[in-house]
Amino acid sequence: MIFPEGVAFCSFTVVVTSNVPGSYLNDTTNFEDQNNIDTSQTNAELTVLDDNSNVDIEILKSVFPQEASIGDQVTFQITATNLGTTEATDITILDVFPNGMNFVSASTSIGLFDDVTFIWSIDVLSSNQSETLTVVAQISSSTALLNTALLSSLNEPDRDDTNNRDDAEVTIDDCIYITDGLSPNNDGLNDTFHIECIEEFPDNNLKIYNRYGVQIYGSNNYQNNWDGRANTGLTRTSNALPVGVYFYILDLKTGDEPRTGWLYLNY
Ligand SMILES: [Ca+2]
Ligand SMILES: [Ca+2]
Repeated sequence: MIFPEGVAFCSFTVVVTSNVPGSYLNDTTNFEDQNNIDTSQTNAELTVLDDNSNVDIEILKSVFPQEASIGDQVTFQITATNLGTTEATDITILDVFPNGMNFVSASTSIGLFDDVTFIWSIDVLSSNQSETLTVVAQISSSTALLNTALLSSLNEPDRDDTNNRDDAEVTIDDCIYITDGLSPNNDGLNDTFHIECIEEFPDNNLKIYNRYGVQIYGSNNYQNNWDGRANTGLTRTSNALPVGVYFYILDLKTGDEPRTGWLYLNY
């Protein structure tokens, strides 16, 4: 080992190749030239333990559905399996929760899940035992939706660390998010029926019906401007429509099925 001028220390990593348990000493006798060495700093002792464990934790993760819209709920399933031949103990698995979704609920087939730290703890996994963590989340953004689960700690050495983590990603089919109501009282809050990102679909067609099935509003290229007045149908009027539940059909003209749902009109 040759040091460049001015270097006062170095560090290095060793791989344990011996399968004989015991203490292994690395001291000054391993240095060819001891003249410039602080011999008080050159002792390191490595203890090789007798380890008969054969543990390999495999983490698999999936999500359903893989394609969703903002506001939808998706379900992640994380599976931990011990592919080894001996028992694994004190296992912790970290579910790295992305920013683009909100935690809703979780359940486990074994062990405990902490919904603050997002750590799943399992006391024991026998050989070939497989257990699952199910996490339900609500999509809140069209970005940052990659969810990773990884083996965080384990009492025994893991024989294969290439299978210790897995990802699942949700794809947003589009950015449309339809609010569930409006309150056209000019207070600046929800005064019109707002559809997030509707401007990206200029060919859109929106129809709104009252609870008797009578269409009271229609618009091509809707631009978030419906303020609770009818522009079509028998009830066509410049007056505000009554408080109540209305039904919408929004066709984005993308070839997909129109979206339908209820909205609440209030003042
Ligand atoms: Ca493993
Ligand atoms: Ca309002």
